[in-house]
Order: sequence, then structure tokens, then C-alpha cells
Amino acid sequence: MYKREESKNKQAVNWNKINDSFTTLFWQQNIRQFWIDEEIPLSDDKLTWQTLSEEEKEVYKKVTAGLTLLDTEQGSVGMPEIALAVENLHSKAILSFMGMMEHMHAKSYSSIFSTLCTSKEIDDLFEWVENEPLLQKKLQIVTEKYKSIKDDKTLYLAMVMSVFLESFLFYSGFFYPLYLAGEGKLTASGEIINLIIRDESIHGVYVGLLAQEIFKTFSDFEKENVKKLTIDCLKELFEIEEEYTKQIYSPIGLVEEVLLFLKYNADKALMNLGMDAYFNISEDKVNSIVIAGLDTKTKHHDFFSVKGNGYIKPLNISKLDDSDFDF
Ligand code: MN3
Ligand code: MN3
Repeated sequence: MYKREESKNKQAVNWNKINDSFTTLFWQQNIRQFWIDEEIPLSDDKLTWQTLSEEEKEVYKKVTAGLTLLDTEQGSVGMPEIALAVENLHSKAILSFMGMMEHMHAKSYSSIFSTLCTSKEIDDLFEWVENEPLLQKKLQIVTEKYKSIKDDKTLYLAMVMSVFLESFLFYSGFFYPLYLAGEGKLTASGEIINLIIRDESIHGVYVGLLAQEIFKTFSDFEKENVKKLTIDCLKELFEIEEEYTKQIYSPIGLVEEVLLFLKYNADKALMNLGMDAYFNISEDKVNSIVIAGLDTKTKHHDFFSVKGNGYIKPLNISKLDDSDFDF
């Protein structure tokens, strides 16, 4: 729910008194999933990178740069705006944790770039992102909803955008890394993509649940109204995705496959919001390599660091002492 009029006295968040059944679960799951980009070794990817054609490299660079932009915005604007607007103090904590992970996602793409690209290529990519009209337009539509939260309805629509972003719009970008990892190429970066997908999937479910809580409080008239607005947004965003997909994936002939994957994930986004599927694309229609890649079991195993999607949190923590702060 949208926060009430600010009262004079502030409340402290009380984790000993939680009024719903899912807050504890989501907090714990977010903590359990925590990971750091620097702990995934990427250098092995250099070998298969050299086997890709120039067109393939170009697609990979562009989709991951595009994802960097979306994660930057979700961490800097989307999650913070929603966290500020919700009333529940536990929800604010969970949303802020998720927002922090968006920055980890965005940063991890830079780790991939620094492994595979020259600094000139990286500079060019970031410039490309800043000037790519479809990416910018997509983000503008999403951000506009984040920036106009003022009551339950606008908060609901901002949450819809957040779910669309994380459960649907990211997937035009995820397709190619998943596809390549399925062919045994760039599997270390694929591991990072899997960790990101694992996060986005819990984010989509959580924000979807918060949205459904608000939806329940609407009158029948309002419910119909926001459902219509939601589908209108979906159609508008899909048109942009379609154009973007054609532009990016045409050179390597994967447009149709990506579009099916996008429709499949758009339906997943609607499901997170408790709504009926719109495209009705069943799993067997989607490229099986990519569907298998969505399964976030570990792909890449490093026996020395034991990191990756089978990520294990360090249990032996060495104590800090004063000398650790001598820089
Ligand atoms: Mn993210
Ligand atoms: Mn997310």
C-alpha cells in the first residue's frame, strides 16, 4: 500500500512483529542468493570468445550493454522509488536489498566487458547505449511510471512496470548469453547471467505479490481499469521489444526465436501479477537450449574457488583487526 500521510513520529522496523506470511521467506531467500561478481572467474571465456564471428560478438556486446542500462536504472530509480512509496517497513528493507543487487548486476556486465573487450570497444558500447533510441524509449516508458507515484493506483502501475522490466524486458538480452552457454560458449559469463536471472525471478515474484496486495483493495471498476492499463503497457513495450529484437538479432538470424522467448516471458510477468497469459506461448515452443539455460543449476564449476551458480557462502570468516584499516 502507498504510505500514509507522514506522521510526526517515526516508527522503527520491528522484525519481531511481522504481519504477513511471506516477508521472512523473501528476506531469507534474498540473503541466501547474495553473490559478488568478482568471485566468478571469467578468464576462461576468452577462449570461446575468439571462436565467435564479428556479428556474434557484436550481438553479445550489445545485448549485455543494453542489460547494463536497464539494471542501472532499476537500481538507481525503480527499486528506490518503490521502496520509498510503500508503507510497510519490512518491504522497504527487502526492496532496498534487491535494489543493491541491481547495482551488482550492472557492475557484473562491466566485469564481462573487461574480460572480453578492449577499452575502446567498451567506451563505444556505453556510447551506443546512451544513443540507442529503442533502448532509451523503453526506459523512458518505465521510468515515467516510477517517477509518478502518488497514490495506490500509481504505485500499482509502477510495480507493474518493475515486474515487466524484470520478468519480461530483460529477456531479449538474456536470450543470447543463454543460447551461447547452451552451446558451451562463454559459460563463465553464462554463470553470471544465471545468477542474475535467479535474482530477477525472485524480484519479479516479490514485487508481483506486493502489486497483488494493492490490487485486492481496488473496486471492481478500478480493477478493470488497471488491468486494461497493464495490457496497454504490455503491448506498447512489446512493440518496442519487437523492433529492438529485429535490429539486434537479424544479423545472426535469431529474431523469431527471440520473439517467442519474449512472449513466453511476457506471460510469466503477467502471471507474477496474478493475471492471465496474453500470448499463450507454451514452453515447448521456445528454443529448448534456452529453456534449459533458464534452469539455474551450476554450469561452470571451478574446483579451486567453488564459486558460480552453485555459489557457496564463505563460512570461515576471518576477524578484522586494526591493521586491516591501514591503507
Ligand atoms: Mn537486475
Ligand atoms: Mn531485479
